[in-house]
Amino acid sequence: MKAIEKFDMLHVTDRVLVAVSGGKDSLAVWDLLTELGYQADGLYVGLGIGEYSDTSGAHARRFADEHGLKLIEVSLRDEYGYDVPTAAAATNRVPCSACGISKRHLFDKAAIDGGYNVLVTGHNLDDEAAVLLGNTLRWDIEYLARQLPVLPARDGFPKKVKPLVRLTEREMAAWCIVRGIDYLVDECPIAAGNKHLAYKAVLNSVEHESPGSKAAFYLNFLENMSPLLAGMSVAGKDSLHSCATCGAPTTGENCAFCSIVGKAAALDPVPVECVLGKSVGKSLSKRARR
Ligand code: Q46
Ligand code: ZN
Repeated sequence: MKAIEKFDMLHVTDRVLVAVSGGKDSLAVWDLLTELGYQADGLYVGLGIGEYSDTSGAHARRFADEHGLKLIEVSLRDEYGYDVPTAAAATNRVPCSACGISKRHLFDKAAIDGGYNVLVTGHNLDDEAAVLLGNTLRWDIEYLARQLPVLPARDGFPKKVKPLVRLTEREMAAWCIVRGIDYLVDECPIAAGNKHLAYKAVLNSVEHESPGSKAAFYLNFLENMSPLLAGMSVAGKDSLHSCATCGAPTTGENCAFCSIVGKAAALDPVPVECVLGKSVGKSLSKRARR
């Protein structure tokens, strides 16, 4: 694959952990990497988003079984006492915020604890272009400087790579169909409030009027803009220390994940239906608090 070579993402001796959701992108990248001869295990995080999570887990397990691959599983509810709907209510923020913090923490932890030296995610060109549009609309230099297909290992974080950044959502769906991969088609039921969906819609409409714009927007950013932003991220310069609760690298006393655990594990489980409207989260957090 061109991206793996161009961005020097992986070596055959790497121990690779692929974050797998059961959707087309993560299963396709796992499939691609094993086809290319990489040693890649999977990691599935059970987010507790009702039936959606039950089904996504089943797709990930089936793929692993059928291909004789190792799948590591972590359950937010079983191991940390909360799930994403409850975390959304506890923090009174959109579900994707608590979900993203939880996933990033558990991906890093699983990679470090398991001795993997590279963590792979299935972000594709559409995903990265949407994130880039959001970062550009805010001229968020910090995020723009770190929006790279490869982030090297540092201070207790594993190396992170995104091999699909040159490939579109459609291409990944086509790959799955050609390879007979049975992936989860349903969208997450609590994605409301996720601005990336709106950015994707905008980019799709621009692409419709001017084919090739999406790829040019993202790939030319990497080619022309990223080198100018190199070194402008303060993330690598901030002094990190160990979270007082879990030991993960953080800038505060406790990491963002432990802060969510502290708030959400104290609540009774909040059903998925109750976080579909943002305002409901507020009333629920009071009702559900013990
Ligand atoms: S699973 Fe989680 Fe996504 Fe659902 S809550 Fe948002 S981030 S949309 S990839
Ligand atoms: Zn912590």
